[in-house]
Amino acid sequence: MSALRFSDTISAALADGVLVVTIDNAPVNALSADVRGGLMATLEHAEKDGAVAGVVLTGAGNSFIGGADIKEFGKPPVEPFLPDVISRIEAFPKPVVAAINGVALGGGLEVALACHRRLATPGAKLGLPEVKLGIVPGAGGTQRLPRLIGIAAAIDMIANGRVVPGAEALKLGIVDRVSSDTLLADAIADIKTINASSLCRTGLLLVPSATTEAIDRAAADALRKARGQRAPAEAVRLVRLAATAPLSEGLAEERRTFIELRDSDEAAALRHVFFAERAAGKVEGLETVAPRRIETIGIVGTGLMGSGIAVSALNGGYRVIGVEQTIEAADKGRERITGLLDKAVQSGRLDAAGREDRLGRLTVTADMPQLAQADIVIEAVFDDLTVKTELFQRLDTIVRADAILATNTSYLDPDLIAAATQRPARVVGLHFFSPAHIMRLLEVVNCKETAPDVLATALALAKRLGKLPIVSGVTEGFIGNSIFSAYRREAEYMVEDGALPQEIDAALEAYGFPMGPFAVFDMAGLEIAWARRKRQAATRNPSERYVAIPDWLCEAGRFGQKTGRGWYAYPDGKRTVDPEVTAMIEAARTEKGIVPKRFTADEIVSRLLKAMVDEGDALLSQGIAARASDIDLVMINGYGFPASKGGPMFAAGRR
Ligand code: 3H9
Repeated sequence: MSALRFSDTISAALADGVLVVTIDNAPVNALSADVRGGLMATLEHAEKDGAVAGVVLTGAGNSFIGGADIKEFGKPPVEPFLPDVISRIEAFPKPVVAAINGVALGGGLEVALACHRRLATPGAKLGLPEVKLGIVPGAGGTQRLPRLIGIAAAIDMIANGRVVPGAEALKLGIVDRVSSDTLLADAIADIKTINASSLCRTGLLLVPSATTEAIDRAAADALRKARGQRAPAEAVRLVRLAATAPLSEGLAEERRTFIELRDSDEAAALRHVFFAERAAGKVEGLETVAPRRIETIGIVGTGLMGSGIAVSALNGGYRVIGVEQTIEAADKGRERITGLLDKAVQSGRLDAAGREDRLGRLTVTADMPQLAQADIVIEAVFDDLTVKTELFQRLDTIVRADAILATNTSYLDPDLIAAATQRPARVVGLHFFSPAHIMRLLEVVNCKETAPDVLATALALAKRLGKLPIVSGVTEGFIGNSIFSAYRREAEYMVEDGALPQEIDAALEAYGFPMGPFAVFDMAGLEIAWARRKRQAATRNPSERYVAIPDWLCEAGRFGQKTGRGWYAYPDGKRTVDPEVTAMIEAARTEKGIVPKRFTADEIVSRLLKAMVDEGDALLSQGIAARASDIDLVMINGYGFPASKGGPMFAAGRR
């Protein structure tokens, strides 16, 4: 093979009359201007060179092509544009075969769709996930994919951003052949079998016929999940268009929609979230610290939180030892964990073999000394300082000297828990969110004495559990609950100042939260915060503004949804405005001599955003949060802040 280079990122070699072109643009071979230019130059060369019978496109490393270069969005466009590169591939007079050796996403799959034949490894991942970035495919995906797999299946993939492995791609008809160890050789051999005078050009294929029911069902399903976001709805419209409009018209409409959405606030916010997620969990100075090996995870407490953590750990492939105080409680804990696995089987997320495999790695016992085998023990017991410090002192005598102790506390000071042990450097906070097997967010609390290798281990563990780890310093409530408290406080101030709970909830729900704050308080229950306020009453600063309405609600037995009454009433479970609460609010205003003012929805949102941002700024200046984007991710993934607004810090910056 003689090597040729067409740009910094594109090289090629002639093998047996076939030009094998490698895209090498680490980390994911994104379609930067250099890649696009290099591909054009390669095609130019391949067309002219009589020694080239056909072209095989493949990627260096583990990726085929990860998509358009997202970093280029928002900058002036540079030629050649991707749709032009793709049209050139589709119209190419010699066979072009895609050898898909890893991820083929977004523009990466669009390149492959324009090739005349596609081979993929079984582990390759193919998809058009653009809607997750608030956009639609912009280089033919909505027009070519339906021509290969039909309208309904294309809606399912594009409007949901669903990514499929190589084997499923074969079944769907996206690829022609799955090939593992001999991918390149197979692709080269295939070129020889293709008749250059009858190349299969995807854009010229007729869209397979389908029943309207199947199409409508796929569309309705995707739109329900999209909850009002624009990109999935536009994706559905564009895929439907493929059935009725000629290719050129479909492509033009797709491109127009892509550009409009790419420049929208929603897409900017989702791009921010994408890069925020990649930055999260990166800690300066920790790059060279190796995480310790974890095989066995101990979990003390197998209630709601502990059983969720156990399922998450089993899903991550770990051995799990759950510990309870009595044999009866251990039996209940095992039942709870088994119940969660059963639910996963019923919903199709897990198969029977997977369930058996997980149960084979699970022990639930009342015999705490079994935790001597654990590499890390996570406590998920009642959130009380005495209970937790006594437990940690006991664990300290049981677990190996190098084992890590992790607390799942949400409000207590983990430094105090760590100080009660002989191993404060091996203590870390792991604040899971409930239900712990579902929620992605995990606050990793870097305590005063936590050793770097312990923090690195906690982050590696979080990754293997499929979580989004955000490092927080120690402060009451860590990042999430600190901001949520500020949000709660401001929402209560606003109620005293003149806005009713239902007005505040409506404004936040229109903004994109699944539920407004008062509906959330009622769902979570009002009594825990009440108990905390009573504990703090003696030390509260008397000059600080204090809203008594939540105390009055609790004194009236209104603890939220569980008692059928809270900020709202819940006759038949339905959230309803309760005149009794409105009267309480009016009484509170009168008592303080407040003349209520009216708030617009925008004023409500602005004031709550400002409260969150002020608290966020304080956390940044105290070094509790490392970066503003971490705060955004916590609020999006733990507290329902709409991802399409990018999180409070980003949203406030855009306003
Ligand atoms: C598109 O294609 C539009 C077209 O339809 C139309 C165009 C006209 N660009 O996630 P990782 C970086 S839209 C730039 O940790 P993994 C990422 O920031 C695009 N950079 O790795 C990170 O950088 P750093 C459609 C990108 O192995 C590094 O790569 N495509 C891009 O867990 C590693 O990322 C998508 O939506 C990109 N496209 O997962 C795919 N992708 O190291 C988006 C990644 O500096 N990407 N980076 O932090 C992904 O889903 C995952 O990154 C992937 C790898 C599965 C590829």
